[in-house]
Amino acid sequence: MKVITLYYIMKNGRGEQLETATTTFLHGSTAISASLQSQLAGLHPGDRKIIQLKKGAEGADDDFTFDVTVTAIRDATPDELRLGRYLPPVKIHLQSGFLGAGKTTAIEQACLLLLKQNTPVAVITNDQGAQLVDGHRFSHLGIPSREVIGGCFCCNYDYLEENIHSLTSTTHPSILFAESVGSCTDIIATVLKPLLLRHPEWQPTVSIFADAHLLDDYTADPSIRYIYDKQLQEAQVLLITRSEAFSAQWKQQIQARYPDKIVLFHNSYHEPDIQRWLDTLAALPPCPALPSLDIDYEIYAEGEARLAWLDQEIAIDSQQMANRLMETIDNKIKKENYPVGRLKFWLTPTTLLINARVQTDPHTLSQLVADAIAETAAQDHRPIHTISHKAFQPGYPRPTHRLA
Ligand SMILES: Nc1nc2c(ncn2[C@@H]2O[C@H](COP(=O)(O)OP(=O)(O)OP(=O)(O)O)[C@@H](O)[C@H]2O)c(=O)[nH]1
Ligand SMILES: [Mg+2]
Repeated sequence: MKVITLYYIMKNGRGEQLETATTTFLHGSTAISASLQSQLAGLHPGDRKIIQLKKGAEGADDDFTFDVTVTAIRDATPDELRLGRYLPPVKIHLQSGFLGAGKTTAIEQACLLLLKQNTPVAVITNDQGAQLVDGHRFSHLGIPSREVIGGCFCCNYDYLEENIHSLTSTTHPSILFAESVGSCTDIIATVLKPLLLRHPEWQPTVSIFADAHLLDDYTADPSIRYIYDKQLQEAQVLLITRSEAFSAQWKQQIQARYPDKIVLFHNSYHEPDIQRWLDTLAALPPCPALPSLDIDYEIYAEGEARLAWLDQEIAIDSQQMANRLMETIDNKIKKENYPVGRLKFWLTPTTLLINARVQTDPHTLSQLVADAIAETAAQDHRPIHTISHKAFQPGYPRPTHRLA
């Protein structure tokens, strides 16, 4: 069985041109009328033929003429044979941007909107740690998802590609979002270009998210700011979140600061903004020749090493106690006034998963959480048991591929 791609010009009985389009279908499927398909028999790539659909045939309300050029023919894949339809290649949209910039929220809202529009989606989340709140968010929503854990996409490129194949072969998404860890940069050279080289049909794009309040905030460590600035440089589409309260003049200045980028002032909780982002991605040229970053890996590694990662799962069956504990951890982090402090929780009836990414060292962060647990346990006169705990600093980034 073959999959056929053709270009056609459709005219009505009066010779008026109604449509020009390229379409791809599995031969024998119901995607194209049976009588049209029978007239295409024997054609090869490059062949051109005028075919007719007579008024009354297959519900046609006029005589139609199709000037058809066959552009490609290939064997159907086993999945296409099994499902009885053409499966278009997935489109891959990469999301990057600093910790807490709004990547997951945008992906979540985009997935919900696309599912409403009957577009199948899938998501890959990524982190240096092993237990991800973000991953839980998608599985909880029933959105097909996978996790690339234990390091950024760049250093786990093969694992990323394996997960893309796993999702495309099982759930057949039309669009796949891949969110890279918030401390990662250089994804054009280490992820986008290898994807483009190996799978141009996936047409990968890069969106960078940035919190409006951080664009001109230079209080973070210079090596962390270096990562942040490098992330912004990589944007094909730059989404500025939480910018609702900023003036039109400020927005114009930001737009002017990034003349080569598509800048969207974006609120993920506003559906038209999500649609505008999706439309922007759909309209991007298929193989953008984006420049790889000029980047100093020593500074990049130093910036990542300034951050402490903590993943801790605890057994807790009281919602009230869990709420108090979350609040205590949050307050302690705020009190220390760390320049970077990102805190996420995933609460189930019996467990609480804590993901904390903070500009401090792993020991201090572990102690802070341990103190919060001890305080909460003492207040309620009930012990709180840790199921798993891991605190560390990200290692030196060593990408699997790097294409200059
Ligand atoms: N006002 C506003 N808040 C947002 C927007 N997007 C995300 N948020 C909020 O910002 C916080 C962080 O959002 P996430 O989507 O988890 O950010 P992230 O970039 O995925 O974070 P990490 O994965 O930890 O790096 C959440 O509290 C969101 O509700 C937005 O467009 N506008
Ligand atoms: Mg996220």
